[in-house]
Formats: sequence, structure tokens, C-alpha cells
Amino acid sequence: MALEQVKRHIAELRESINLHNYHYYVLDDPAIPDAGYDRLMRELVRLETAHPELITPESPTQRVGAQPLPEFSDVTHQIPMLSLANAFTAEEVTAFDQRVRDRLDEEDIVYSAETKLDGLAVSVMYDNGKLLQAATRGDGTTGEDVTQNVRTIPIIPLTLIGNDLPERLEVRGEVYMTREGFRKLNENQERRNEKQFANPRNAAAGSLRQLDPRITARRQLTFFAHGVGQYEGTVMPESHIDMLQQLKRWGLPVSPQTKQIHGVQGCLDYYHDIHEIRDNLPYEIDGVVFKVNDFAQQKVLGFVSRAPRWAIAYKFPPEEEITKVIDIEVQVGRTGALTPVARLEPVTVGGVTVTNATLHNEDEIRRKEIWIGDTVIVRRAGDVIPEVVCVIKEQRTPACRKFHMPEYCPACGSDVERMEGEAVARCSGGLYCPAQCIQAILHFSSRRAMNIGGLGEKLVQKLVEKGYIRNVADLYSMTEKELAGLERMGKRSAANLVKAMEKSKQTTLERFLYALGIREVGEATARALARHFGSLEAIQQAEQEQLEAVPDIGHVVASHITTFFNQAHNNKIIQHLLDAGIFWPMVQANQTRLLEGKTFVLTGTLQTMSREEVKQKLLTLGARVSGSVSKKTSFVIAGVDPGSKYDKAQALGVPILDEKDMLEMMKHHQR
Ligand code: JCF
Repeated sequence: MALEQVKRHIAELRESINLHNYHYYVLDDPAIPDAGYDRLMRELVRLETAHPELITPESPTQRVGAQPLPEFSDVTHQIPMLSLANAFTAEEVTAFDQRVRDRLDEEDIVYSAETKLDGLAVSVMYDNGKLLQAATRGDGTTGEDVTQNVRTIPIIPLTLIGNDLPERLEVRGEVYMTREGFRKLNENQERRNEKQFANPRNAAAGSLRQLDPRITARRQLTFFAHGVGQYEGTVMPESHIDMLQQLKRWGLPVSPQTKQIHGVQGCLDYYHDIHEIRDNLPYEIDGVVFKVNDFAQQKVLGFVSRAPRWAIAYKFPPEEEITKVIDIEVQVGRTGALTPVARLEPVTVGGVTVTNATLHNEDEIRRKEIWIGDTVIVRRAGDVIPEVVCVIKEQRTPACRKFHMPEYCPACGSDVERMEGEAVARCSGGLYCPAQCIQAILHFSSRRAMNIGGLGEKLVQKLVEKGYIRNVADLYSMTEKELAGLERMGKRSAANLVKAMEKSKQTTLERFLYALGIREVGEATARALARHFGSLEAIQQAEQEQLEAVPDIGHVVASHITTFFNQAHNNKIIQHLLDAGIFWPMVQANQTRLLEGKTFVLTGTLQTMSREEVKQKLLTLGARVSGSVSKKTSFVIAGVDPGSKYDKAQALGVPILDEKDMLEMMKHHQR
């Protein structure tokens, strides 16, 4: 190829890849499949390897991370990077709006509203559409040059898109880490015995401020643009929202939560709406930001000290607080798992009083070095159980002491065991252990299982302690009279409870399976089992291999299921429950299970599929696959050069299928 032609081809590839990046990252709407993208990228790498002199810093291949730096150099922000004034109450937002209206002498103010990301403010400078320099906010006037690091963030374009690009454009925004990226990073850190990051913000900051850009490249950082600093050679739109639209057209990511609203009521409604969806966002936010939308109005309002008068951050109540660990207790769960729980001095976190925090397991306590009496930071995000983030070691006193896992179950005194390689310690008491028994009953009756309303923890505790019930089957033999005889149980509540139990008897197979509390069988697995097998009997009788043929059921879960159904007492309890009148509509088993009850034996070499594939397929269709031929064998499938199994099948009169017959049979049964 002539050099001119190579150049043109490289330019086309780069443009095409940039456009696909834009569709993928910014529009969140990929325009080609991954394989097609990979092909373009490989082709570009191939051409650039053959012609290294044609590599430019803006090429999409140049993101992997440059050489480490000795230190960051300083960058002066020509226009200072401001911070935002904060509001924590509706009154403070109302006062902000009042000030704006007074100063502008306008009644109805149009605001732009956006989420406030918990990340790191950065400035990215583009020179004729090419990424020139990136800097942290620093103190607002001087930041650090993190150009090489920012270049590794895939969502940030190295080249802007369009033919109306400004000569200079300073984009400002927030570099952050998604919850997923944060989780993965901490998992990796743990595996390598390196320090954990306390939250996504710290993780993002630590990742961006790496002297070695190759490390930054491995940390899943991302970015939203929320403003413009300097610009030259373009006319900016007249409002904040229109400006964000312009940035998006040039290829920069902007938050999809950005919205135009009216007046203080619009602000309060927006705050409320975002608060509701907060936990569903893939990243953490610590509030919302309101900005006067019109740039002319912004200019009139101007600044006070370091913050604009035209914007305010309305923060959510803090999700982290400082408190003390009064004690560490151990809770026994449904499966016997012992979970250490910190009893805390009550503290309000995110607007809710927190008195306990889960400590997960012994290793976690050791890793975080949490002692009884320690001063700690607790965190409560959304509706998840509060956690201890870290200890404030400086505040540890001589009265503080270490925690040790008890050797005997606090609920029943059975031995506590901890399996090799497992983080969790367990009570070995099984259903003899009242704590496990109570938890099993509570799980059984919970809303998404059998849904017996009115059967709370206190009541179940009492019923078990008094010896009225020992397992879930006993529940249904409780009478209204017996229940009404309990202290603090009125006639009405007893009647209601019996009614609720009666109502719960009509259920579905998947709910019932979930209610049984088989280890690692959650709702999704219960549903998969019900759909695949269609009947309880089929599941009770299923063998390990047949269970593993169900999508998403692996070896471990399958063995939990067989272990459960191999316990005679479990099957007895199930029988009691069915006798008590629990029933569900018949489930239409997968159409594909039409080989149920048939046993196959494979022999010889198959041409179109590997033996393992055929086996999997047969298992999915509900069949069993055996290694030897007997009178019970339904069919032998014979490939090329069959072995002695073929002769044995002939001798026993077992039907023999060749590969074509087999494929025909499978096709038939798939319909
Ligand atoms: O999301 C943010 N953390 C965020 C910070 C969003 C904004 O619109 C901001 C900001 C800091 C300063 N705007 C300014 C002016």
C-alpha cells in the first residue's frame, strides 16, 4: 500500500473508532457489535505498528498509559475552579431562591438541576478538538497536571466530534468511579493484600492521582462534564442546559439526570425524585445541584468569595457518622452462620438512627482491626445494613479490647465450626439450635416466601421457646385457641394470623421452594428449578448432574439441593406441609424436558457434537446419562467405532440410535 493510502486508511479508522466510542460511552447506544469494534481496533494497531511514525497522541490506540512521572507539575487555572455553596434543608434552598429572585428582581426563575457526583473535579483542555491538558481542581487556582492519567479514562474523548469545534475549550466535570468499579477494585486490592478504599470517592481520587498512568488505566474511572471554563473561537449557547447539550454534541458525556425546572418548588421536587432513585444509580451521589439556567442572569448574580451566587448544592444527609462500639455480639442466622454485630452508641446516619452495624465475619473484624470500645466511622447507604467503615485508631483507649469468636453457639451451645477456606463460622446444631429454627421459620413465612402476615420475630421466638413449634410444619397445626392463649396476643390477632396462614397455603412451587430455605437457593434459583423441573417430586429426585444442567445452577448449589433432599427429616417436614393443605398450580415444565425419565448411554465417536455437548443437551432435556448399559437403559447412542456397549445393547434388546436419529430426536423435542 502506498503511504498516502495508509494515511487515509488510518484516518478513516480513527474517525470510525471515535464515533463508535461516542455511541458506546456517551450515547450509551453502541452502533456496532463488540467484535466489529475489535476488528477496527486491531486493524488500526496493525497499521500503526507497521508505520510507527504515523502514531499521534490522539489515536484511540494511545490510551494504555504512558511512562510513570517523578511528580505532577502544577497547572494554573486561568479561570478559577469554584466550589459550591451547600444547603442541607429545604429552608436553605428556599432562602437561596429568595436571594436570587431579589437580586434579579424576577419572580419565576428557571434553574437547571443535576445530580451531585461524589468524585473529583477536573478540568480538561481541548485545542482544536484535541485533548491538550487535564488538571485536578487543587485549591481552585492551582491544580496538578494529570493529563496522562485522564487520557486513560475511556469515556473522555481524545478528539472531539464535529466540524464546528472551538479553537480552545476547557471542559470541567467530575471524575468518579461507579459502584461496580469500586467493588471490583476493592476485591482486587483484597486479593493482593493491599489497602481497601473506604468509598468510591477516595478510590477515584487515589486512582487519578497516580504517578504511574498504567495503574490509572486499570481503575475503572469515568466522567461527567458539568461546565465550561475558558473557550475561544466559538459562540456559547445562552443557557447552562443548552451548553451541556452542545458539549454532548461535541462528544462529551453529560449526566442524563440533568433537567430544566422552575422555581423553588421545582428544586424541592427534583431533590425528592432523585433521593428516591438514588440507590438505583450506578454511582454514588451526595446531593443535587441547582444552577440559574440563564447565563445573562448568572453574570448579574456574580460571585461571593469562592462560590457562585447562581448555584447551590443541596446535599443529602451524611451517610457516614462517628460513633462508639459498645459491644460486639454474635447472631445466629438461618443456616447457622455466626455473624458478629457491633452494638453502637445510637447515632443518626442519613436521617435514620443506627444502633447496630454488621461486621460480616471474623476476618473482616481483624482486617479492619475493630475492637470493643473503639470509636468508628459507620456508614449507612440506602436500605442496606449499616457497616463500620474504619476505626479511628487515635481514639482507642486502654479499656478497649479485642473480640474473639465464641467456641460454642450462643443460642444452643453446640460447637462452632469454621471450614477450611471459608470466612464464615457456623453453629453445628442445625434445627436443634433455636436461633436457626426461629430464623428458618421467619424466612419461611416472609413476604416473598409463604407470605404469612403478622408472624413477627417476637412471636416466633415465643412459640419456639415455649415449645409450641419446632419446625415450619408445626406452624399449620397451631389453632386459634392456642394462639389466643399466648400473652399479649388478642383474639383478633390470633384470628387474623390463622386466616393469614390459611391464605398462605395457596402458593406457587417457586415460592414454596424458596421458603424451604435450602442453602444458596434464592428466589431466582427457586424459579429456575420450578420452571425446569415442573414438579416438586422431580426436584426431590433429581441427581446432581440433572440439577447442574439447569441454567445458572453450579456444582455447589446443586450439592446443597441434593444434600437438603437427602435428609429424611426434611422430606418428612415437606410431607407434613403438603398434608396441611399447601398447594400450588401445576407448573408447565420446560417444553424441552420431554426426555424426562429416559436413560441414555453414549458410545463411539460422534461427528457433529462432542460427547460432552450431547450429554449436556440430554441432561437439559431431562434425560439421565449413564456410563453403562443395563436393562433400564432407554437408548444407546452409537457413533463411529462403537465399543462393547453396542454389543451389550444388542444383546439386551435396547434400542440403538445413530447420530442422525439422535439429532432428529433432539430437534423434535425442542419444539
Ligand atoms: O457533580 C458535581 N460534583 C458538581 C460539582 C456539579 C456541578 O455542576 C458543579 C460542581 C462544582 C462547581 N458546578 C460547579 C460550578
